[in-house]
Amino acid sequence: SEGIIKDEQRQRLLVVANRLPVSAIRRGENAWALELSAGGLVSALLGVKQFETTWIGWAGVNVQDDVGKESLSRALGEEGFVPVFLDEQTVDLYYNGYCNNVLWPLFHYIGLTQDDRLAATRGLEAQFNAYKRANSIFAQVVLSHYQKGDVVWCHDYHLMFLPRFLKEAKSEMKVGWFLHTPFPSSEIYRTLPQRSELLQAVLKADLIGFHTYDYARHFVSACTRILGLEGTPDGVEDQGKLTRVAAFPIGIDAERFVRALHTSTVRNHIQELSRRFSGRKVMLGVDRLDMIKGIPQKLLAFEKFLEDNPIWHDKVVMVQIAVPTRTDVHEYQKLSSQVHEIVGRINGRFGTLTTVPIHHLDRSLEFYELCALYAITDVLLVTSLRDGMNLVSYEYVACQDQKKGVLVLSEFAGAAQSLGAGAILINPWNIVEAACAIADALNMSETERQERHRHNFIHVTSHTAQLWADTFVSELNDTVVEAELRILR
Ligand code: ADQ
Repeated sequence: SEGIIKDEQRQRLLVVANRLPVSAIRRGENAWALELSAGGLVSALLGVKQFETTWIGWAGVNVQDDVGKESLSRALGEEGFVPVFLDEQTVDLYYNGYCNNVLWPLFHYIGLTQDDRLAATRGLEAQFNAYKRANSIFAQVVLSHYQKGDVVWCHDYHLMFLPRFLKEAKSEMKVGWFLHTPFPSSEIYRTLPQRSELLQAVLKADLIGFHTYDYARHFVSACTRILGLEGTPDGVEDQGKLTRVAAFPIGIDAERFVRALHTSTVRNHIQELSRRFSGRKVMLGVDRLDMIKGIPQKLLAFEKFLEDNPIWHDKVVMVQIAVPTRTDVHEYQKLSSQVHEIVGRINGRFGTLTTVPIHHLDRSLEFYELCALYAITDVLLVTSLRDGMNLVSYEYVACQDQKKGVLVLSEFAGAAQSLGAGAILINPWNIVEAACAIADALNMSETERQERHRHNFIHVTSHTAQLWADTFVSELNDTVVEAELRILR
């Protein structure tokens, strides 16, 4: 019977990501409020229920005093979360500096001008040192929670040194690393001054995962061209040691959305929104306000569509939800005013006394609002200039089983590889093409919409977040066993 109980026990999984899925706000010496944060990584990982998961990460708050650290650890511990404490200077250099100013733009092919990059080189060394320091603090916290047999799953570009630090401390630990962003072409990646150290550190993992086969291929090319290692169909080989590299496309907890649509809160909200927009088709964009999402390009395409199709004036409304992130960063402030300016211009040009063509909201939505909005939308516009996957497109499909709306999707989002056959694919830089795609989507016959939706709905409901995590973790378990067998042989 002991064996049966053991089999039923879920595998312990330590998920390590820069941010915990909650932000902590201090309400008193010992009192904390926890707020769930929005973002793709959080949505996907909260959908993973099959493991006994401990989530380790930074709580987004600077706590210096021991009383604060202890009480926050307790409050988070009740939810299965473990905080990593980072001081303000480390956060500034590691997170704002190296992660968000160096790796994020590079991995998304965001063209910094030569002047920007030259200016950035000045502080780079200090930022990189802080990056390593932060990664070693994460490693200490992981090690203090690690038990033999645990699987450790490191996430994203913030933690590329973590596999190295963990393996140096415990070589038998099962360590996986997954990148949520694209991995760029090796021709872009090789301009990074710290290119080799980062690759060498992350290669210490047993398994490395990406959303798409292309990103995996770029990574292997970077290892072969920059480090001179051997790329094999299974991964990267360094002196007989293989690091598995493969594609593991993420998904969502589709059930959660489908279920929500049947609740009275969401149903009431659907009715309210349908009344509000009655007589007009609804187009929707839901993005974090980030340069990778191509929000200005999307607005320009909509403007072009209105210019070319006067027949649609007053018959279509575009709702753009843009949650502000990284609000203290200059480029993001610039993007925000640019977006507001374009929205203002389009509403001025095409609005009437009673209606405007664009509703633009700068805020996060509650889950029930988001579901209702997805459900009443005729056309979802995803215009990412680069996007690891893009889960908004998945969530939309999950909420469209009634309406069978159309997904207009950038070919530069990882999702184009999984939802491409059901979506209308566009190059978001081509405003004319995107404007035509909007017209095609609005005019599409019901039969074609049904057919396209069916294809995507099957994909979204079968390739879920649970499946993604299951596949990654079991592949990691297998990889470690294979490596052990290889050593025995
Ligand atoms: P993100 O860049 O955050 O994720 P995405 O995958 O689209 O992009 O996920 C966004 C998430 O935030 C969705 O779950 C969405 O519902 C939520 N969200 C966005 N705007 C919201 C709003 N206004 N109100 C409430 N919720 C909102 C990163 C990568 C992606 C990759 C994911 C997962 O950039 O490419 O798909 O990680 O790996």
